[in-house]
Amino acid sequence: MQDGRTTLSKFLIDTLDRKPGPEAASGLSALLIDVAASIKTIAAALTRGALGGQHGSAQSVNTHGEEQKKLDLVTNDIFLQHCEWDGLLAGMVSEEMDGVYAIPDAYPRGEYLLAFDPLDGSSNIDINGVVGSIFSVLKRAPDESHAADEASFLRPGREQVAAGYAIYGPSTMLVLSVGNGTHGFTLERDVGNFVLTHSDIRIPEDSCEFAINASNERFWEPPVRRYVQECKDGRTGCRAQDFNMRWIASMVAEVHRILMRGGVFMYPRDFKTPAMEGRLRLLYEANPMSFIVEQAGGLSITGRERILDMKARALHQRVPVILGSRNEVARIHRYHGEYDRGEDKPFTSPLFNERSLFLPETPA
Ligand code: AFP
Repeated sequence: MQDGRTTLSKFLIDTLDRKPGPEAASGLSALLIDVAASIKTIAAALTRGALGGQHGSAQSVNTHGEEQKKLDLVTNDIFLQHCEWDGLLAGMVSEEMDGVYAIPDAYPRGEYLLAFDPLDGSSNIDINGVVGSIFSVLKRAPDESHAADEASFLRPGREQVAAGYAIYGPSTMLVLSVGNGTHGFTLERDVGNFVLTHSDIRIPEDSCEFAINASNERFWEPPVRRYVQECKDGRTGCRAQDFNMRWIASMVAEVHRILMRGGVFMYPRDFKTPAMEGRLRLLYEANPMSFIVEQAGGLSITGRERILDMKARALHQRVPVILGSRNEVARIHRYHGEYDRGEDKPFTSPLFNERSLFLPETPA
């Protein structure tokens, strides 16, 4: 007998297994149930907090040169253990591993590829703040028969067949898209079920809230400085309205807020580390979040191009990310175009240009 609620399993069976289409009976729903099992296990580990004995540094660095926390490694292993055995995957990659994780010989191989960031915002762990996990699922190219390798994953984000994130806050939520909108499930902790609580989430097209790490302002490009300055000018400026600013240092938490009430999240191109194209990773962060945001009616760009149209060049490639409410992101896209065409008068000094050696610390 049904209690009127939709659990994750019911949702996936109805959405994927009982509908005609390429993912019907292909095992995608079973794979997503295993991803959800990883998330429940991580939620339980995080809830124990410092009592779990897993806080602090792992005394190692990942492939990005960032210090790994014990929980980065623990959560990475949880994903591997829950997803490697089911015969649905050809390989996995993660922010915490150098290369492709091959499915052990003991298990059958499948046709899906899983990319994940097991613990997003891990600097928040020490302050008992919000953290998350992000995942992306691709299907292997039909003509690919060799063992999954780096090239298998280097595909445009628009080809994802599923993507989502978990947010570990006061409650744990799984937010998911299999290409038919973005849906949120809340973990009923005592029972262990994810229950559909936020069906077909839509991001408001307009917003007066933005999120950016303002300490990097002197390294931003002019179009981003222009947008943020106009927001800060508030009702006395050209936008004629006051804006609010937020920064949680966890992309999951920022995207979740935007899905719930609109806004813009920016980790734009900057010149803090000139060799880096951006801060966030295309495969583990930008692609899945762009999929989720676009499926909820928002936009996601680098500033100049749609993120889901980018073809990754490397597993750990970083990109600039600007996503959220459609009209705000479209405005920022326009500002980049105007700047590139030299139409953005107050910001177009040749000395104030990404190609210039004389990038000033403050706008001219
Ligand atoms: P981790 O995945 O290494 O925890 O990094 C989180 C993150 O990539 C993203 O979620 C945040 O938006 C961003 O870093 C925060 O960076 P700042 O250090 O600039 O606050």
